[in-house]
Amino acid sequence: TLQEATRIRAVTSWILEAPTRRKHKLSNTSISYQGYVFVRVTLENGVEGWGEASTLGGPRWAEESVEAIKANIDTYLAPALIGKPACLLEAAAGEMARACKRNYAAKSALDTALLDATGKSLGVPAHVLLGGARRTSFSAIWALASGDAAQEVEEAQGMIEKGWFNRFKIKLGFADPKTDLDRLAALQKALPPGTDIIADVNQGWSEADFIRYLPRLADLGVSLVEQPLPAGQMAAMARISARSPIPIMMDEGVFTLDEAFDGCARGAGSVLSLKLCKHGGVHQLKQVAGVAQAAGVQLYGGCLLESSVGAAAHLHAFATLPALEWGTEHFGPKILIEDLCRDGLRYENFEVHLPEGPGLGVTPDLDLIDRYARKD
Ligand code: MUC
Ligand code: MG
Repeated sequence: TLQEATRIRAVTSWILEAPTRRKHKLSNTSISYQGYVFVRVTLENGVEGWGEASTLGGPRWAEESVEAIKANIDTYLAPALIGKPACLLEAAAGEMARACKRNYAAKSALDTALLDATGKSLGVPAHVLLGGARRTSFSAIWALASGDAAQEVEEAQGMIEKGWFNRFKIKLGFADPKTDLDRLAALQKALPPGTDIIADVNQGWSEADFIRYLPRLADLGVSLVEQPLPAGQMAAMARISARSPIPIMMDEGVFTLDEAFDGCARGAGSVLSLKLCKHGGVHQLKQVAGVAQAAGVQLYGGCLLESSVGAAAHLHAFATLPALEWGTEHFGPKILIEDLCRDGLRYENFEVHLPEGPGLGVTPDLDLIDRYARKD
């Protein structure tokens, strides 16, 4: 039977450190390489499935570090899955929830690997297992985060010339607001009129900062402000949302289904960023999307600079949603000096394309894994 054929025989995990093309700065961290944990599940039928957990600068964007992710996979999550059928994805998610609280990035890596392996076992793309794709390409957003206005302008223009990205997210909150906003103004002036610019503050401001700088953000034509306030400040997020002419997006404030319900019910934003590392798996991501939809909150395809493995997993889930009003920022494969799949995601006509082929439709390259694996 399918359940016997897809029993999980082994789980292997690696910590990878993949260099980025430039420094990527956020309100509380700056990175020059991406830390990932890659996992491979091997089934009784010999099929292998791959998944990826991404982090940003150690346990700083969220609480999970690559070391913690690998330890919790090897010690608690993998043993809970060994011998269970990969094809029963919901049951596997239940086993992981019982074995381990939170640890959503770690769980999503395994969840993705089971999805990939099941798709390959059945010869169907992952999206088919999630209800089937309603779209096969996504408007793509690139993040500018060097902190150097001239470099950011040049980088944005280069992305437009290549036909990869013509919408941009700028990171604020690591300099004082005035310096940040001068950088934003330089960018806005240099890019073609009407270029979509999103500002991500990564929890760097207070409510008072936001109130003070909102008129300037509005003057600069920013289309969306992402998580300006600390993640736990839902009431303050609701207050600024009510006063802001620019939509506010919830990011670090919404990991769980409960937080999604709370944030959406209180009006802590009118847009929500979906990420596997926050929700813990493809089905949980779809549940969070359903809560947002019920509240009239729009959806944004978030990322944590995943390589093509993690990015493909997101695209398969995003493809099945009734709506994804803001497109996606999955630019990770292009910020790495070397993507970790030779058949990585395709960027064309300012869109990122859903891979075809069974499972995730992308395959990590073992030589590249070996090259970037942390060797202790
Ligand atoms: C975040 O907070 O959105 C995603 C893109 C980026 O530049 O940083 C990440 C995390
Ligand atoms: Mg964000």
